[in-house]
Amino acid sequence: MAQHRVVPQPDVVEPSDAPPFTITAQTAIVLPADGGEAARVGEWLAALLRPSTAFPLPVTPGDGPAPAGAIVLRLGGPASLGDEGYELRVAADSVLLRAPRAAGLFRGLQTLRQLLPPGVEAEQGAMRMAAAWTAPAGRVVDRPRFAWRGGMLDVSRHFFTVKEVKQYVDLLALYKMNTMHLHLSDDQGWRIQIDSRPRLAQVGGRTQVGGGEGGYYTKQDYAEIVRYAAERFITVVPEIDMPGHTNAAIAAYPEIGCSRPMPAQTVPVPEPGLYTGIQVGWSTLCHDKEATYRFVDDVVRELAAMTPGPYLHIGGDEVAALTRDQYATFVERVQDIVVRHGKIPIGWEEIGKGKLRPQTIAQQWQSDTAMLAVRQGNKLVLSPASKAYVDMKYTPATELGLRWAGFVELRTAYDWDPAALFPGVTEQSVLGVEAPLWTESVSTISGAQYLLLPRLPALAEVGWTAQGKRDWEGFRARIAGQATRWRMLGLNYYPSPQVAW
Ligand code: TNX
Repeated sequence: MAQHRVVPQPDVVEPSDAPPFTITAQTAIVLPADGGEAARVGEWLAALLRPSTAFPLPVTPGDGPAPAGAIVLRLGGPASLGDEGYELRVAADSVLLRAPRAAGLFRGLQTLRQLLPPGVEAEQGAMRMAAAWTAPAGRVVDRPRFAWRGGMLDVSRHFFTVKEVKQYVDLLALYKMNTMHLHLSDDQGWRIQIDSRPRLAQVGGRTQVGGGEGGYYTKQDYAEIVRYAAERFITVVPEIDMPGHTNAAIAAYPEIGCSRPMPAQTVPVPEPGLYTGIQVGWSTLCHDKEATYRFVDDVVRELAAMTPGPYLHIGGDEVAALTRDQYATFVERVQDIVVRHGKIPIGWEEIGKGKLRPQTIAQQWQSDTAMLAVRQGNKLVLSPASKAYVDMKYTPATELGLRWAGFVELRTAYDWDPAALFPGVTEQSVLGVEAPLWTESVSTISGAQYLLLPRLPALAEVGWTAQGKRDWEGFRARIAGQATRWRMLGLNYYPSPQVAW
């Protein structure tokens, strides 16, 4: 087992005493003859391994007997492995990876990747390790506990480029996560081009927390993010936060705004009405104007059309400026708009104050308003702030991050069971888990990495590994093995004193 240090911990690991598999100049990657999505997966592996090993690693289709020394990808195996499960057999003379679906092959390759030395992550042969490219022999059979394992990035408080978003996607992929939630709008910035409402991006996108220049994604940028994520079997979930957290939209289209007075801010803004502070709760769309719902329809229609994934997030958090009834009416109307444009609505837990459609998902983050959704029979994505908020400081000494939900050291992020988080929430009502990275205090990708590592992999294991198959001591030992990999990838991380790195 010592050599099988994989995060998240796989369901079944059977180590073997046989000699390891070694990648050499002769190693080929063999795919199912009818390629399809599996072809992409094989190319992904070759693209990972070619720069570091400097081996040719040809990718060839073929269903016959595999050539000696090959890494073989096959579609198949027991249907019980599900959409993302796989079986990986590593022997001295071959690697055989089988999965019913291409997504399972991709997840399985992340296990193979972690069984290989961290040097495979190096971008150039110059960083090549003296040691051989070996993976320990044995068998892994694996499948996730929960269907939704996500990371959120708040690109509104601080804007992140397409390239930086892709780096976040890469991290999700490494830890077998399957959902990338993009918080695309908030008081401080609107980050997505909407053709029918051009001022949203042009005006609403012009600044960010602290007064930097902000930015936004064109439709082409967004398509590129979606494509990159899909290549890694990751679904993009776009969020437009409503009716609160809407100041940037209101600065662009003042007729939809019914906010309380804007809190004081200390820096000059490039357009009147923009906000660069970090107070929450004061902005709101007008719940009782048809102009508001025409606006929502325009935005949801365009966003739904550019989003291949099934979900559209409507926010719904922290609205102090509306009564409960006004809020509920708003949520119900917006929910209908999302459904009319063919998407499944998801919103922060407060949406349970409205009457939810059966498919609608609530994202728990703080209090037991999540129970309002559970009592209506709706499923939850769990993001408990005191455990899963990766924007919280690790300790009082952490420079970045906020502290309102407490300090979240690594063990706190790891040591909890989604099915035991609070009374009345069972395994059946939990769709999965998600780590939100709010960015009031984070303006660089290296700062984001510091907050994500090592907590994102901890959350990934909470979501992937069966409760009975994981424990803190095991995680502690396995996560230590990841640090060299992060360094090879050029990633910043918090060297938590809880781990013997
Ligand atoms: C609460 S969590 C918020 C965000 C902040 C975050 C900071 C939630 C749904 N709303 O607006 O960015 O706290 O931790």
